Amino acid sequence: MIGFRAMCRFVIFQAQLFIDFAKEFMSFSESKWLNSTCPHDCPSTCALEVESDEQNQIKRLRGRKKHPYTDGVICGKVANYAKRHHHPDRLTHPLKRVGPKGRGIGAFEKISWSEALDLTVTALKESVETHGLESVWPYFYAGTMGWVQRDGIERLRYVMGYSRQHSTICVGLSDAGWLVGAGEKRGVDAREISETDLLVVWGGNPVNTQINVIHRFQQACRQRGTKLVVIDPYKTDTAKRADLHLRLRPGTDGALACAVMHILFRDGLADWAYLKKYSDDPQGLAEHLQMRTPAWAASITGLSVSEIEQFAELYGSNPRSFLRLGYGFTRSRNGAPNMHAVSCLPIVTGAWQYPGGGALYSNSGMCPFDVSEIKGLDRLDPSKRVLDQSRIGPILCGHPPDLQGGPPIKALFIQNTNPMVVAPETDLVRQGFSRDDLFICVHEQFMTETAEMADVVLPATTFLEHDDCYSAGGHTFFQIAKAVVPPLGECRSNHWVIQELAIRLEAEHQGFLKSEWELIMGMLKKSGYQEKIPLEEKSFEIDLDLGFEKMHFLDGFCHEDRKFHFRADWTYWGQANQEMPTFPDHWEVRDHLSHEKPYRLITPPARWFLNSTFNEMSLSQDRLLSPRAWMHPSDLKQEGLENAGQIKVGNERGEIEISLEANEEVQPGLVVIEGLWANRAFPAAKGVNTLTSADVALPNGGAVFHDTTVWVRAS
Ligand SMILES: Nc1nc2c(c(=O)[nH]1)N[C@H]1C(S)=C(S)[C@@H](COP(=O)(O)OP(=O)(O)OC[C@H]3O[C@@H](n4cnc5c(=O)[nH]c(N)nc54)[C@H](O)[C@@H]3O)O[C@H]1N2
Ligand SMILES: Nc1nc2c(c(=O)[nH]1)N[C@H]1C(S)=C(S)[C@@H](COP(=O)(O)OP(=O)(O)OC[C@H]3O[C@@H](n4cnc5c(=O)[nH]c(N)nc54)[C@H](O)[C@@H]3O)O[C@H]1N2
Ligand code: SF4
Ligand SMILES: [Mo]
Repeated sequence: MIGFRAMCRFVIFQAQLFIDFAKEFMSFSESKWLNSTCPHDCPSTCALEVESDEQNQIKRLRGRKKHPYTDGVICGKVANYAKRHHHPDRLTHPLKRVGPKGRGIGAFEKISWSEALDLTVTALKESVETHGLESVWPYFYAGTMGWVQRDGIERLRYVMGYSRQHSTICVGLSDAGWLVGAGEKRGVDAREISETDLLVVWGGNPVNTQINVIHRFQQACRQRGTKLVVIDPYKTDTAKRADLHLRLRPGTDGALACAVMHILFRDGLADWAYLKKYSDDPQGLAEHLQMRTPAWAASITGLSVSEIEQFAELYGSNPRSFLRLGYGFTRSRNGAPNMHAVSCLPIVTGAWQYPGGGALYSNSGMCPFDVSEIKGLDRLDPSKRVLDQSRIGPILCGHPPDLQGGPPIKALFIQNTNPMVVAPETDLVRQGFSRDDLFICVHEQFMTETAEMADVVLPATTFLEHDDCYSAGGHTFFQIAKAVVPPLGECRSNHWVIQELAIRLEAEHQGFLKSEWELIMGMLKKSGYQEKIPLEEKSFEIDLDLGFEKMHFLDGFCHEDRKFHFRADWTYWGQANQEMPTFPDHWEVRDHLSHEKPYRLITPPARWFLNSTFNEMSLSQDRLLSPRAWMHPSDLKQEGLENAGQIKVGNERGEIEISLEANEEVQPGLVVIEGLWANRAFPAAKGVNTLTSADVALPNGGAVFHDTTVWVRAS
C-alpha cells in the first residue's frame, strides 16, 4: 500500500515537473530579453536585461552578465521590478482631486489628459497673471536619473522664466568638499577595486546603497586578500564585513582624517616626492597637523587612540588603498570640510599613483556632452530667483528671506520627487502643501504622500516605457536605453508632458519639438560622439574612462596650478564662507547637544527602499515590518527605556513616535533610524524628516540629514 502511494506521489511529482517545464519553455519561447539601464538615484546605474512577453508584461529583470561593471549583479529591489511596474496601485489615468488633501486615491476622480493639462496650464497662467512669473516653481529631483526625463523640466522653466531651483538635497555638501581639493568630480574607475590591497568605505553603506562595491570587494578579497575598513557611527551590514570598523561620532570625520595624517607625517609614511609634485602646500599642512594628535581626535570622535593608530598604520603601509567615499559623512553642517579633509589622505600617501589606489567619491562630473538643448540652457536667465530645494517647507510657508523679496509660490509643478517624505522639516512642508491658495500638479507613478496633496495628478511611465540616457556616479559608462514595452494605460513620459505643457503655454524651443531619441542623438553628435551611435536604433553605451593617467590625476589635479589643494578656497562659493577652515580640521558647527537634547540622530537609507521609492512594495513592508529606532542598551538604561516597545523622539521642530530596538552596535549617544518610510507608516503619521533641519550648510547649501539633536521619551 505504502509503495503504491509513494509511486502515485512520484508520478504526480514528475507530472508537475513536466508541466512547470512546459510553462517555462512556452514562456521562454514567447518572451524576449532586451537591454536597459536602472534609472534610480543610485551610484551603480546597473546595466540590465529585461524580459517581457508578447502581451508586454514585464517578467524578469537581471544584471547584465557581460557588462564590465555590473557583472550580472543587481540589488533585490530592482530584480523584483516587474512587481512594481505592474503593481495594482500604479497610476494609469490623470486625476483631479475632488475631496480633501492627503486622503489617498479616494479623494480623486478620473479625468482626460486634455482636461488635466488644461487645468494645469490655466492655473500656471493665473499664477503668472496675478503674482508674476516667479510665483511658479517647477520642482524636481531624481526619481529617474535619465537626462531627458529628469532635466526636461529645466527647459520649460528657463523658456518660461519661472523660479529656478538650487538642487541641494543630496550632493550639495559632498560636491563642494570634493571639488575644493581635487577640482573635478571624478575619481578612480571602480573596476580597480579588484586591484586594491585596502578598501576604505568612509561614511557609506554599500551593502544597502551600492551592492556592486561589495561584489568587487569580494572578488578582490578572494584574489589578493584585500582588507576592508569601514568608518561609520554604527555597525551597518557593510561594517559587519570589515576587518576594522571605526565607530565614530557623527560629524567628526575631519578630526579623524587629521589625526591619521598627523600619524602618516610623524611615522614617515607620507610620500614627500608625490606631495611636492601634486599638492599646493604639503609643508604647511604638516605643520598645521602637529597639534591634531590622536589624543585630540580621540576626544572628538569617541574612538580610542589605538583604533586611530591602527587605522593610520594600515592605511599608510598599503599605498594601494582605495577610498570609497559615501555621502553619509557629508550630511552634516561641517560636511563639506569633512569631505575635503578625508580626500586629502591619498595625497599624503601618494596612493593615487598606484593601480587600485586613490579615491572615488563620484564620477558623475565626467560629462563630455553638450546638454544645452536638453536643459534649454540657452534660455537660462541668471536674474531669475533661485530657490533652495531643501527649503521647500519654509519657502511654501512664505518665509521672507527664502522668497528674497519675490512673490509667494502660487503654483507647483512636480516631477520625479516626493518632498512630503524626503525633504527636511516635514511639518512645514505639510503646512505649505496644505495651503488652499497653492495650485499643485504632481506627475507620478504612484499616489505618494506628495501626490495626495495635489490638485491634479498625472500618471507617469517607468524607465521600461520611455527612452533615456544615463551617466553614473559609481562607474564610467554612459548608457542609452530604449523603452522595453509601451506605456501602461494612459501613462505618459515626463518629456511628453513637458512638450504638451509647452504647446499650451506657447513656450518655444527646438527641444520641445524633438523626441527623446532625437534629443539624445543630437547631443551625442554635437559633442563629437557620432561614430559611437549604432546603425540600428537600440540600447547602447559608451565607456567614458579617460585611461589610467588621467583617472589618477597623474597629469595634475583640476585647478589652474594643476595641484591638489590642501588650502581650501571656500570663497569660490561666496565671501561669506571665509569663516570656514582653510586646512583640514574639525569644524564644530554641528547641531548643539544639550541637557534637553542629549542624543544625535542619523537617518540613513534602508536596503529595501530607494529613498522613498519602493515604499509601495509589500516586499519592503514584509522585510522591515515597520520603522524602528536603534539605540545602545546603555542609553536605554540611562533613560529607563529598557522595556519600552515604542518611544517618542523629538526636538524643536516636532515629535515622532516609533518602535524601539536595543542595538549593541550603535555608538552610545546615538539614535539611528534607517529608511525613508512614508509618514503614514509611523504611529502618529509623522516620519523622520519631521525632526531634520532645513538649515543651509556652508559653503553652497546642502541638507544636513545626519546632523540632528533630539530627546527621547517613553511613548
Ligand atoms: N537601498 C538604497 N540604496 C540607495 C538609496 C536608498 O535610499 N536605499 N539612496 C540612494 C541615494 S539618493 C544616495 S545619495 C546614496 C547614499 O548612499 P550613502 O553614500 O551610503 O550615504 P548615506 O545613505 O547618507 O549614509 C551612509 C552611511 O553614512 C553613515 N553616516 C552618517 N553620518 C556619518 C558621519 O558623520 N560620519 C561617517 N563616517 N558616517 C556617517 C550612516 O550611518 C550610513 O551608514 O544611496 C543611493 N542608494
Ligand atoms: N531623512 C533623510 N531624508 C533624505 C535622505 C536621507 O538620507 N535621510 N536622503 C536624501 C537624498 S540623498 C535624496 S537624493 C532625496 C531623494 O528624494 P526623491 O528624489 O524624492 O526620491 P524618491 O523618494 O525616490 O522619489 C522619487 C519619486 O519619483 C517618482 N518617479 C520615478 N521615475 C519617474 C518618472 O520617470 N517620472 C515621474 N514623473 N516620476 C518618477 C517615483 O515614483 C518617486 O515617488 O531624499 C533625501 N531625503
Ligand atoms: S537601484 Fe542601484 S543597485 Fe539596484 S539595480 Fe538600480 S543601480 Fe543597481
Ligand atoms: Mo541622494
